[in-house]
Amino acid sequence: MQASLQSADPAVFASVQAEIHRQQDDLELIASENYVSKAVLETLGSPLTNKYAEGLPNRRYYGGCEFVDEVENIARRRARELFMVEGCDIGVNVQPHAGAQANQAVFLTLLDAGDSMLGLDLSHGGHLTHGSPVNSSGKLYTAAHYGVGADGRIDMDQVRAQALATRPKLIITGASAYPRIIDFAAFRSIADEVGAYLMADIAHIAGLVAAGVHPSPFPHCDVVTTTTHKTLRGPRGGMILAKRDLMKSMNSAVFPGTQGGPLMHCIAAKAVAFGEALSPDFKAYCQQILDNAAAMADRLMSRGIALVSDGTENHLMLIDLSRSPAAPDDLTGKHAEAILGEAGITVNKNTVPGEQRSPMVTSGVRIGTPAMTTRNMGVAESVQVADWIADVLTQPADEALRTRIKAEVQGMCRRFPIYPSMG
Ligand code: DSN
Repeated sequence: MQASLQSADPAVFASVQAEIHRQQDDLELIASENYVSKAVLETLGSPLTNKYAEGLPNRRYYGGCEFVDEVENIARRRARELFMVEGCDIGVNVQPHAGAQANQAVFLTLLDAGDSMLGLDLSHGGHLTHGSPVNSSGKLYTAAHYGVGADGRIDMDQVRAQALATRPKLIITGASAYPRIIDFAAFRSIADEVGAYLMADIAHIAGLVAAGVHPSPFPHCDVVTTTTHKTLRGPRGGMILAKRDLMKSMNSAVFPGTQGGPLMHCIAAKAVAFGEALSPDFKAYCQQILDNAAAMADRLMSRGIALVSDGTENHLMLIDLSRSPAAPDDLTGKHAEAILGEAGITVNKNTVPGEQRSPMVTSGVRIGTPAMTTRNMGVAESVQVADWIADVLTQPADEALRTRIKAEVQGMCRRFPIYPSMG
């Protein structure tokens, strides 16, 4: 019981150490990842993981909840403060284990089996839980999709046409791989026209919204879901924010509707992260994410690497290899992910609009700046990273180049440590 991980379980300890070193020495450009603070890590590793606390603060099914009640109330209060909009009363549930569970609870609240929903197509940047046939959202409900136009931006005429044709009970906005600002007001007017609820899944942009560098989905949306671990830079988890009249049924849909005991160590860590996000430093951090992404996007395009929508307005960009004049025609997203990995640059392959290849191969690469910005890397580093990426993608046969870049990447990463006292 008292032994350290190192002596109690050397095998797991070794893997944890190796992962810390990987995070330290590789350049993390997966758009949905980030590094939490030491305070958030400490909270995640606290004995709050031992506590059962089904129900809500002051209305639990177990005794001994007085202190976990305190942290859940702090988390809820801070979340409301982060996302509150003048004149729009919202409630918060911080218990969803992840974004998928938050979305599932919203669907359980607003829809009956077979009801129709309308969301962004997965291959155009949407998410599995927005009605994909392989996800429960697509199996239990009747899902239709809209997409982006030739310019890579959400085609609002198509959204409206699809909404009029399918009369959805719920319209979902929000994305996993969309580099442009979302016009929540335009979605609201379409939702009003067809009498639909409007939900925004802001998992990717939550930090940007909280910092005020992306427009807020409130007051336009009835309900907003998010994860807490992407741009919001908290622990892995989910959250629901909804207009007050929907909140009671949302709470019931989380528990007992779809979940059992909440993860109180995660909820406490969410409270800590929300406190960090309320600080002026966080606004500066989010602005830097945008500045870094813009600089990287401009440099990539100047090097003959095409981006979906020809740029970015948020934290991510989507390379379209099939349209990139400087990259070989047969270079796939899968191969690009592998060779960038050999150069110490971690990204994920991604489908692009009009994708001709399978989701396991793809023609795209998704790149995001939240994690590197947390390391205090700025515009100069972003331009350097874009050059490394362009070098690798334009010369995929050059292994020696990748070896040289990997050493340079490692050198830069060591100048921007993440957890100096670890590993
Ligand atoms: N896996 C997340 C992402 O990478 O965007 C979405 O769930």
